[in-house]
Amino acid sequence: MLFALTREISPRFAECQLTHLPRVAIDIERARAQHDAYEWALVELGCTIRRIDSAPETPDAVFIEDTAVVLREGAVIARPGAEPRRAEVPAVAAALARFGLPQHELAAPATLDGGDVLVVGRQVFIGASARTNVEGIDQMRRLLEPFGYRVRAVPVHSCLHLKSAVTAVGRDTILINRDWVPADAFAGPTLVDVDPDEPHAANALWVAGPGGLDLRGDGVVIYPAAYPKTGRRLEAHGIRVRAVEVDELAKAEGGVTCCSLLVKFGRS
Ligand code: CIR
Repeated sequence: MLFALTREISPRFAECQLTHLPRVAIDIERARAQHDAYEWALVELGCTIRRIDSAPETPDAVFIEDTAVVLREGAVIARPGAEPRRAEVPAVAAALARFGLPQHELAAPATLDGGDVLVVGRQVFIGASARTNVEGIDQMRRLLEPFGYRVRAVPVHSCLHLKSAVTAVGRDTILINRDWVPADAFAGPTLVDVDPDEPHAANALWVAGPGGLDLRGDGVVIYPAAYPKTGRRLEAHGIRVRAVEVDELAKAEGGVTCCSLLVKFGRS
């Protein structure tokens, strides 16, 4: 059983945090339509959607990934690096609690955004970014290593989160922009490079099967239609791509991983 926890777009989405992009007008209705279509793509791949309400006080709430890290063993409730985003956390913790997973909250002075956490098998790569500090990485290490995970800190620069620069696109394959993150930190998996014309193209959401239309059971990547050259590179590696339009969400520095938290039960 695969659930995708998502969050409604706030009426004050246009007041989102911005770090690397200039503020431009956001068409909130278009953003909502793109978010709906993103959820439908997840449904096609076998996910059951659980959507949490949002609120004016939480402009960035749609980017739910940053508020928690969900593993099979339980959920880590994050402490986002941008102070105004901490108001998003309690509703997500409550929603995750309804799945009955054990929960652990990171404690101050730790800061960590879920967008900085990339899990590949039993390896957990954590971006040392402007949002995630050393204490956040240390608390994750102390929590996860007893479960057999190996936690590694990875420096990131020129982008918001680790997963702006590198994401999993298969069980043992990652998509990377080597200009923003050191490739030698990821020894082991096959690396697929973003097309040089598409530096923002490394954020892909791998939905592992079986389920829905994913009849072969080896997963499909939900991927922004805005990066066709990198999309073709993924397909050339045998990776199935489900394109979605997310350019309105991208104006708020959001990608495809950040709009859901996947919660898996059973063998899928
Ligand atoms: C922020 O700056 O926090 C939001 N405007 C964007 C967060 C995107 N999160 C993600 O990619 N994991």
